[in-house]
Amino acid sequence: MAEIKACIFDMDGVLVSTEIYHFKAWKRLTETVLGFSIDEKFNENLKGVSRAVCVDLILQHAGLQKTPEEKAELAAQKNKWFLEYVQTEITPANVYPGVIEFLNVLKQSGIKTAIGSASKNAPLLVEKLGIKQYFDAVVDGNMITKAKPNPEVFLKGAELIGVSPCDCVVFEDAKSGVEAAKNANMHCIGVGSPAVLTNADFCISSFTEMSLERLKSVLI
Ligand code: B16
Ligand code: MG
Repeated sequence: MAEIKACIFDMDGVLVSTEIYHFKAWKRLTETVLGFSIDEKFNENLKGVSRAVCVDLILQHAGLQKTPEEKAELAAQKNKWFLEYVQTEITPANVYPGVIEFLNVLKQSGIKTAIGSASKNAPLLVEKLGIKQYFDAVVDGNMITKAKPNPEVFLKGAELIGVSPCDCVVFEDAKSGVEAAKNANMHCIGVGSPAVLTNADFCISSFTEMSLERLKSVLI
């Protein structure tokens, strides 16, 4: 019988409010370099997806074609701006409300924890936020080759902490991430709107709503 032995957390948009800076950097790139704009609805498609795939989705959206070298330049420019926002605006205060308290509850209950993020900047952010000690493993975009909705990032997390996928609960804010969790045969609690994260087992709007009882209700 399945039980909950581990929680795997996406990072951007789940643990910390960095998703807005990814959006600001992509929007700045499309407006200043590519000559069009993207809105928040389109941005839902970019959440949880690797940087290179985001470039492809944006170009496809605008009907533009670029060489591999040009795509790499676009990705590098977006990352430069993202890192500028992170350096000037992100502090431990950007960890979402209730996150640290819930991580402490998990630790006291003997439930293992991991981060499963598509971001190559995850190690830098984890360091800047001072949250490394709360996790048994961190899987980031440098350690995987297949973007969400491929389950690789979460399966690697489960493997590193030695827990079967069916005993893991993933917390995700992105449609692609919810699909990745389901493709990994894991439970998934959406962080955000149930209208967007339609395949999540259930959704919360904040970790202040979470408790051990609420976590266990994912098995029902
Ligand atoms: P980077 P997550 C994802 O992080 C973000 O949701 C997504 O917006 C971003 O494009 C992706 O990381 C790649 O990030 O450019 O920093 O490598 O939500 O999986 O923690
Ligand atoms: Mg995310």
